[in-house]
Amino acid sequence: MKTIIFFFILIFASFHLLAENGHKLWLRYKNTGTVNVVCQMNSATLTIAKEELQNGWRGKDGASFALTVKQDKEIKGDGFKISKNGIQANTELGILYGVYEILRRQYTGEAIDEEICNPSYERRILDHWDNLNGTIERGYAGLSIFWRSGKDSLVVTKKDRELWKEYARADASIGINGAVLDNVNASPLILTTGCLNRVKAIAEVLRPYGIKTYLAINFASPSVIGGLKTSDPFDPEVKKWWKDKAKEIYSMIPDFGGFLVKANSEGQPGPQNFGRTHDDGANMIADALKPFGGIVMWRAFVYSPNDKDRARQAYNEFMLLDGKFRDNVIIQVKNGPVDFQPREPFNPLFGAMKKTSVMPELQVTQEYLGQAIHLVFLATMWKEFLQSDTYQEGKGSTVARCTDGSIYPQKYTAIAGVANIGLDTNWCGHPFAQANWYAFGRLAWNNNLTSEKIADEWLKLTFKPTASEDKEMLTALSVEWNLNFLKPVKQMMLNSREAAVNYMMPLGLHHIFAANDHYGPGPWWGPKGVRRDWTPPYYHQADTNGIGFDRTRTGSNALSQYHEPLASLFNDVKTCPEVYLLWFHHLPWDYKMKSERTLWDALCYHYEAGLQKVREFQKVWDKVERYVDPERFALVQSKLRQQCVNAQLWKDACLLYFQQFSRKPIPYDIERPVHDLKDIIKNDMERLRRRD
Ligand code: BDP
Repeated sequence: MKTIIFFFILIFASFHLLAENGHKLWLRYKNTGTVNVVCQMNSATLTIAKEELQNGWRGKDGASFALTVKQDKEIKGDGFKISKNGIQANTELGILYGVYEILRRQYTGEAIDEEICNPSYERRILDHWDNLNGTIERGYAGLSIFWRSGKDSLVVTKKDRELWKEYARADASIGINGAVLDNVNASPLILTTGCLNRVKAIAEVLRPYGIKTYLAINFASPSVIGGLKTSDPFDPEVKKWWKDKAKEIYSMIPDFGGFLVKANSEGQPGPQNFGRTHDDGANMIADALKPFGGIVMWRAFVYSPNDKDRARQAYNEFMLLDGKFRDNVIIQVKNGPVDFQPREPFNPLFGAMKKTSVMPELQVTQEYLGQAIHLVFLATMWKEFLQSDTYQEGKGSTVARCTDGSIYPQKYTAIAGVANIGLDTNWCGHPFAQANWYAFGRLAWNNNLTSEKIADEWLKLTFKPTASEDKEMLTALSVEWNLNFLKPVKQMMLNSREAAVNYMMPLGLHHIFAANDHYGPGPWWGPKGVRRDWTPPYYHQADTNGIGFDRTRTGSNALSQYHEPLASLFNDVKTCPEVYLLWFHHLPWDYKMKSERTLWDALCYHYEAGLQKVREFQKVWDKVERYVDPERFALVQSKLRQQCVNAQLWKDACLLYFQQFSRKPIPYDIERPVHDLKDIIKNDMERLRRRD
């Protein structure tokens, strides 16, 4: 009887879920007791640390907890040492990070034993692709939190400051310590005094949370806003212009981080416009920032229309320059050699540039992964990348170790993620997209964390009911919640990226997206007069003989950029991992896969598996309804429906399009397409016309 009553209490208790709009992110902290914080020092950062502890404390009621800033060689940078009784760190920021760690553990039920936590990368930066008119390039969560249009666009309001503070707090809680405030396709106007005043105001709000501000700059700024005749990096007046600009910025923002530069890429100006090279340009700007401790993050995302293989180009241009950059230049390299695709092998520049600091650039915003509609947890993709073995210094030279200072003594170590944040109430558009912001920060702090651990933490912090004050009830609920919510939803997150790869571009296919918006399928798109390397047929190369991009020794030979044994492994179709098969090989439709299936059949089964997974996700989510507040539940449910419609479209479009070349039936045990290819293409063309 007792158990039955208890069971009923449980059911009713779990229905009492307060509506949540997602604005609080993973910071739904609420204390269950008091704590006596002992701290000898005072500062803005330490005040935040104390308040956070008091507001969120779930440890022993009335406990004493010490915050101590004291040098310890074992602790690196803004790392910290935690124990049951307190936190020790070299810096005040280290204390704040330690506080967030303690609170996280109290909420997730992780043990708090004596432990030192050091960051993997010194600079953990979010790149905001925010335009000065408030729009965001590849942003799917509303307008910019930093910029807006209109005549009062540069006026800083109380509301602005409040939002920036919330943003800074969220970043700090996961260890992010830098923000690039504007788009890499940068407006020269960002360096005008009006904009810099706003940057100063943002920097003031971000500073106590340990976040440095950086700016993406336009290489032609001296001529566009400085009134000079040229922006040639060898011109003495240009050099002086940058020096003066740096001085001006540092007089306003003493802890300014530095510049991010997209040069000679996709139409952006750069040193090559003046017959100079990337190092000439980067070093000139680095010299201007050097006296103030600033850095230049110079992007390696370059490709010209003339090369026969876009995937080779960053390596070709940048390897020649290894060792020629100033020590305050970091080359920022996208994870893959093409462009943030659902799956790419790692960019071969990682580990290969041995005399230059190199930092990975990841894309948190889901430009190529279903935007704010698809549920795709990116930690698994980033782990796959970070754990890739480059073999540059023998086995075990993973990308993570090649970039975090474990192998090469880089002067600076850093990692960047393109932000997915906007003015939407829940910041990221999709409630689960918040998990990607969270995962980026956590992996930047500790690149050894597993995707599972990150998903586990995030789900507990974001969804676990905290309302009941009754301890016994909460514990009982917790057991049920772990089993019925945490377990299935975590598994869904962990499967979600592979599902997306399957219904979008399995087996190494890449960049077959609909033109411009990169959301739906568009393998057919390739009008005359458009750069070939901007069209899907350039990447899939499908014809009646087969499909795939031949990057082998007899093809473009891009795989020679990988260190042995990788180059040979990729070159031999028998040893090339099947997930990269069509990235490196052009193969006949009846090529026999490891499963004994033909390539065509395997492709069909992958698309089908992707779609079926999303249908399964819908069921998983519907089943957890009683554990989620109605607002977030309904939003995710509706987004999963849209994801399903889109996954079906991907499968039908790609299979029916490629079938024109394979001339083989879709295996009969697979569900039939529900769209006609000609309608799909017609709709796509109409979409493009509407846009023009
Ligand atoms: C591509 C985006 C484009 C960016 C570019 C970049 O489509 O909007 O400007 O990358 O990273 O993925 O510079």
